[in-house]
Amino acid sequence: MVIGGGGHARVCLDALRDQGDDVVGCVSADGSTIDGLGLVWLGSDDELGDVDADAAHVAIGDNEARARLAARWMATGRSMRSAVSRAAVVSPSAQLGDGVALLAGSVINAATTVGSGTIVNTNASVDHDCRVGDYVHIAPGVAIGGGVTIGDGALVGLGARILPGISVGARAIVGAGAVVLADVAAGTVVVGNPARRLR
Ligand code: JB3
Repeated sequence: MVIGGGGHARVCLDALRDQGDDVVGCVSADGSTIDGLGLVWLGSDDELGDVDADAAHVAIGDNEARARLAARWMATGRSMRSAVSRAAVVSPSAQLGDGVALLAGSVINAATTVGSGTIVNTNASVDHDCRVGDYVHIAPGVAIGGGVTIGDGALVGLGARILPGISVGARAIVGAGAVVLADVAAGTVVVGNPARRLR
């Protein structure tokens, strides 16, 4: 099943079905579901323990919410399911955590590690020897050079570029379209070209 019933869940549903998964429905906070795509609402988070499903994919774009819901689901003793589009390209030497979303056109190159619950969104590329943490979101169209480190919970915004060898700290935010030439400290927000600290 899918946890979340919004825009991101729509995209992940396609990837789950690509894998041949039988998706029984979704659990969302507000009763939202994926209209028109044949997914029924199974209840709210309080019903998680009662849902008849072997595994869940947490399909919520917000990093903190995704991590929180994943922990809650795993506390029911069941596993996290990844959603990997048939149009994603993943090197045989890449290592993937549980519950990742690798969406259409994403590329994970050689010897790169992607942590649990991380999203590599449409047409985003993560090149060789990168270390991407848990519950990170790499937004559509991002390009990440070789040997980059991205800390847990970081957000790399739409179309950003990160040069080879850079480190982006945990929970940092890289603004849309930024070009990152220097390391980004944990918890900071950087924007622009070249990327500068906003707060
Ligand atoms: O930019 C792109 C390509 N995708 C965005 C994605 C990464 O993030 C997308 O455009 C959206 O901006 C966003 O997608 P998401 O997370 O699906 O957002 P939204 O469409 O607002 O839907 C949020 C869903 O998460 C709703 O179904 C909520 O009910 C659900 N949700 C939020 N908090 C929750 C909770 N569901 C559960 N079960 N529990 C929660 O605490």
